[in-house]
Amino acid sequence: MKITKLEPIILHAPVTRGGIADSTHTLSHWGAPGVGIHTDTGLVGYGFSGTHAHLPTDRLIVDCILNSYGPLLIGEDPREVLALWEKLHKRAEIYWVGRAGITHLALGAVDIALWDLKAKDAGQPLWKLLGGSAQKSVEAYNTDGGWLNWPLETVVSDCKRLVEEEGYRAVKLKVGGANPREDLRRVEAVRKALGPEIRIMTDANGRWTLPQAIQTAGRLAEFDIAWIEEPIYFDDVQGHKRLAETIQTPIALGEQLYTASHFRDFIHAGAVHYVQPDVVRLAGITEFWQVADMARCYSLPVVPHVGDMCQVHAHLCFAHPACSLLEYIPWLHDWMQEPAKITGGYYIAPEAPGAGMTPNRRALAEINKA
Ligand code: 0YR
Ligand code: MG
Repeated sequence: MKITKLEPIILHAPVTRGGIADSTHTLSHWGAPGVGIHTDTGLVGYGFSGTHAHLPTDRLIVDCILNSYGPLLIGEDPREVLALWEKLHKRAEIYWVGRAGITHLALGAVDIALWDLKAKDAGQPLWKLLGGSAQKSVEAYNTDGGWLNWPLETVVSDCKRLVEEEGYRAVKLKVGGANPREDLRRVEAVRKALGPEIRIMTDANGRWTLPQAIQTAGRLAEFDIAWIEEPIYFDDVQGHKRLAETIQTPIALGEQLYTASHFRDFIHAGAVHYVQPDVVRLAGITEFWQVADMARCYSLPVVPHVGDMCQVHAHLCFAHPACSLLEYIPWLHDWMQEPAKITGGYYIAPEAPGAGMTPNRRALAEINKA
């Protein structure tokens, strides 16, 4: 099997109710810039990054895939994923300008597409190729009921609907708004509405300073909160370590970390409890697996962030022993051939061969119009 051609793809999918916000990001669309890797067998592998649908930046990612990595891929056997990953990752002219950032996101999309081809060639869903089982229990927690731009009543009624009608037993609320007392009021209202048994996660998206985090996150334990996510600036290992030593609520982070070595530093310092790698920010499935193994060695649960909108991570969670809980955000649902499926708050193992990011006809038609 040989790679013959790379096809650029940029998908922009609308988010819930036309616009969402957390403490640091406001978006109307989720972006999936990526690639279709064509082969001489007719099989095509698909892989995408995850962005806030900023077209000029999405173009940079796709351009890097095609023009920086493309020439290194043509003629290669995509099934030799680990060897190819080493070759692309070690390419000095490319990492010279970015061991994180655009070049790394581009490599992530390529790696997903290569694993997709390997699994399609084997005729198996990725989780099976990786040794997983459909019997494994993968619970979903829902992030789409807790956005910061929605009024308190909407957050409460959305969370109630997710629990009472859709069967979720865990939901996430965004915090880190302008008024910390309002953050706590929202958390308290949702806890009251959902009762003591439902798990509630909170996410400040890197907003607070250390003293603000000590003060506000320090009070979350009153509401039995499962974790506080990204309480302070993304890269601050020492700050998170100090916070972890100070407050009772566990710390979750990882969606903004680009490399396995970043994760090593946080994990080794004791600065994180719930490890949240993302295949689209790490260099794909290959680097995700390295992080998940490392977390497991430290007895830390891996709860991936879903920049792929859970399409690839569903496979990884049915495979990796450190994963039993996965975020759910539905924005790519209408664009994928096999959208992630959840019933009664649990993921159903995907059935189609591949890694899970094959776009459907509708998505491909939209791209061809653009
Ligand atoms: C919106 N999940 C997150 C969305 C989400 C962000 O920027 O991307 O809130 O990725 O933090 O845990
Ligand atoms: Mg988050």
